[in-house]
Amino acid sequence: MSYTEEVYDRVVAQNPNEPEFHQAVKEVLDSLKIVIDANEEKYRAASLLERLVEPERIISFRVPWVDDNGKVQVNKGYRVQFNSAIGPYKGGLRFHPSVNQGILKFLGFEQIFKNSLTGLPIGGGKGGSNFDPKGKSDREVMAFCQSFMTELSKYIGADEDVPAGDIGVGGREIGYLYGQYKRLTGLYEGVLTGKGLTWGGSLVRTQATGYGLVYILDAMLKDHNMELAGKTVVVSGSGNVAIYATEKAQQLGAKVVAMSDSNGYIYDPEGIKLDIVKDIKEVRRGRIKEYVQEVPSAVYTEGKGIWTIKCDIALPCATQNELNLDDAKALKANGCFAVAEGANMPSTREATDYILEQGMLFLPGKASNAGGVGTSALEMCQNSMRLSWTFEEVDEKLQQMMNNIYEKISDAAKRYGVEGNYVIGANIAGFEKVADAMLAQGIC
Ligand code: NDP
Ligand code: 2IT
Repeated sequence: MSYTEEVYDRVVAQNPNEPEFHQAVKEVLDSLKIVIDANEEKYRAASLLERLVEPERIISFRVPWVDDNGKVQVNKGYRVQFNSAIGPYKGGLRFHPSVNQGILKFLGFEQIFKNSLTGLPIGGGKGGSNFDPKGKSDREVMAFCQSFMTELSKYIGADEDVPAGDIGVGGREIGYLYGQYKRLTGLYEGVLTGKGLTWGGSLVRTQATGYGLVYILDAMLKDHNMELAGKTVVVSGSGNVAIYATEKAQQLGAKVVAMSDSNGYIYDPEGIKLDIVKDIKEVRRGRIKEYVQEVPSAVYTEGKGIWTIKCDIALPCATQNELNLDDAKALKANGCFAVAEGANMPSTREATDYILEQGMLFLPGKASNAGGVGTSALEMCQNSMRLSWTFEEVDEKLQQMMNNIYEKISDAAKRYGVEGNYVIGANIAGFEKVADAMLAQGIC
């Protein structure tokens, strides 16, 4: 049995009931097999893979808060500090009822390689809670965030661990969390990213994940002698990543015809009117079906099914495992030729394998959504320097970063004889820097 297979079996045996974590580890280890087999003794001697798949630390805590009826609620809170070989732990906080330790471990594990690909000095981490912000008042969200940070503040810091947003955590939540951190510690420091522009935030961070996704998609298309202009695109989700992916795709001349939320999807053959989606989602915190009340050309369908819409390019930007084998087959049958992941692990392994087998272009999330955390690292940099760059400066750096990531993953795939397989390319390119740093730092 190969070293990578041994370590995968160990992960499954030692981490029961964490299927998403197993899935993320398996994909990475399968990709790394070529690299590890070539230097097996060196990696085995250092137990490098056993260390790579074990978080440095997991903090888990109680989050008590009082709802608007005066009732005491209790949620679970976590921070997974996965790997600090190349920098302080960095990664978002997710507030969603589905959150558990296994999901945060999958996300923290992915974050290690993603952060490495950005080229910036950030390690991998992730955190969150099973708290559901949907339907809560601003006061309830604030009470929850203050309680969550009261515990989390003991374990984070600008040079230690720097959380940010993810599903269910946007500008409002980062504000409440930051206020409480400052109050508890007395420190005005870059301990969170995604902050507001008047209190240390960076221009472009709000847009960064979605814009970055489209920048790297554009780089890949150009490399294959194609362009985004004139293409029909389907985007799943209607949150932060989906909205700004749609905005940039439209700016570059594509037509986005569908978006979704966890209840259903809208199809607008004339092209999504993004100002209406922004008003529904960012201002009213409403549901995507409200779009059809304002746009007569659009139809709303309850449930899943967004991937049955005919398109050239699919951008899954909602959540993990939202695009399965049947979805991939439907996309292919309808002529879709490229999938670029805005979400973390939105495609199941079977879907990814099918897409690659069919010769469709595929960009894995850990490369294609890295613009978000990459711009977070730029926010940390500005906070340390105590200055702020203009929108154009940050946007230029983001574009450069995404072009570099495309080159790195495409180059790694070529070096290992799997040209065009950006899954293997991303895993190897992300791993190389982290492995080098871990080996240099000894057994820790
Ligand atoms: P938001 O909370 O802003 O939006 C999430 C969107 O996904 C909503 O439309 C939501 O619908 C939908 N969604 C969430 N859970 C499910 C589900 N179980 N089934 C179907 N739809 C669902 O989050 P983001 O846009 O920030 O995050 C989206 C994805 O991108 C996540 O995978 C996240 O990890 C990833 N990501 C985010 C980055 C960032 O900077 N924010 C950076 C890199 C990756 P509903 O409102 O109905 O729940
Ligand atoms: O998945 C991710 O990369 C994020 N949610 C962004 C993390 C960050 O620290 O900006």
